[in-house]
Amino acid sequence: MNSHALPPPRTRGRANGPRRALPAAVAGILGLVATQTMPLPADAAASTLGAAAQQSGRYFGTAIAGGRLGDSAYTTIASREFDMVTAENEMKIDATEPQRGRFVFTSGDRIHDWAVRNGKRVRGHTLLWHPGQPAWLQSLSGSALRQAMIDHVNGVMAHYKGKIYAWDVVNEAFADGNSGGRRDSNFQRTGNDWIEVAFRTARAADPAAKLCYNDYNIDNWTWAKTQAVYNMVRDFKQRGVPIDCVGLQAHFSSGNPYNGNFRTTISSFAALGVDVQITELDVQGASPTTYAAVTNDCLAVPRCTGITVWGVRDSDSWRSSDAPLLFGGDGSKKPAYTAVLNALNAAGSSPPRAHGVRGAP
Ligand code: 9MR
Repeated sequence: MNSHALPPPRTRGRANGPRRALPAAVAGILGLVATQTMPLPADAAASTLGAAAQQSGRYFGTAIAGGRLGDSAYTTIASREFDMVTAENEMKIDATEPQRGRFVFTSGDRIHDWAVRNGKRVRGHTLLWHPGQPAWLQSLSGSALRQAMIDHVNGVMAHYKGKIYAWDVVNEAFADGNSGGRRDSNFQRTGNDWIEVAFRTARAADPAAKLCYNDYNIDNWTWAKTQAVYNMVRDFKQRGVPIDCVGLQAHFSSGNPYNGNFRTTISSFAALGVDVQITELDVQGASPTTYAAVTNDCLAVPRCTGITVWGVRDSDSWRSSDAPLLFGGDGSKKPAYTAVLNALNAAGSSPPRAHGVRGAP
């Protein structure tokens, strides 16, 4: 059910056309311009993140903030480098349904339109999330709240029907720490089945969209929260609750440092029969080594279908003082950028499903 389009065939060197024997003098003259006429290597490196990821059938995306679309330095980088877009805030509940039943898509559409105009796909973020609830939603409980949740999923998904690659249907529903359980919230208090009801509602609303559960601090395989989400996904798959993907936000910092078992986390979720997407990647300090490791971990697992960084330049980040992204505030490519690009290019052109065995843990 992986419906994303295969990447276009790679461009081969111009000199793959007919070759004829040339008189020595002509050949000598042509030798002067040999650098222009030599065949390009069959696996010439791609020069942008999106193109490099496409070589293996994956995407490389970014969060886009609607308020920055008027900044041409920002849009130049975003449109050049990325082939998937997530609205950073504009498709959240407070933006899309500020009053009950009054849906507003102006800001979300602006980002969606920008993405499509620039040849990018869109991840939908997010349908049900405990923060950022408008007052009307916070005031509800019980069956009235449950109905409002269902109506919200239906209202937003109907508007974007057929236009979203994957939706974060439910975001951050599990508790931090060692409890291994759900987070308390008004949504949770409507009953433990709220997540599966959301996914079933979402499947009916837009059967073409991949449906993801998305969370932070589920990157480290040994953490209780990771295991709790894993158990939910396994349970959903066993009982036929429609779930297609897990989003690992991958906000790495001193509180959630990158761990080499990240690849085990990705491959373990994938083994349940879901795609895995790295959905909000940023790394405190932007270590090139860590960025390369994260990229290689995704590349090693066939069902890891793409990576999204949570912003374009450090100055665009929700935690800009950590300088966690791939571009400096001046738009320059940081060492982490080069590390990611090189890792993507090194993976070559084999599609995701064809090279999974190589790096599987
Ligand atoms: O980056 C987002 C920031 O601009 C918002 O103020 C904040 C609250 O809506 O959400 C941030 O994005 C979060 C994402 O939606 C879910 N995972 C954590 C992200 C960082 O806080």
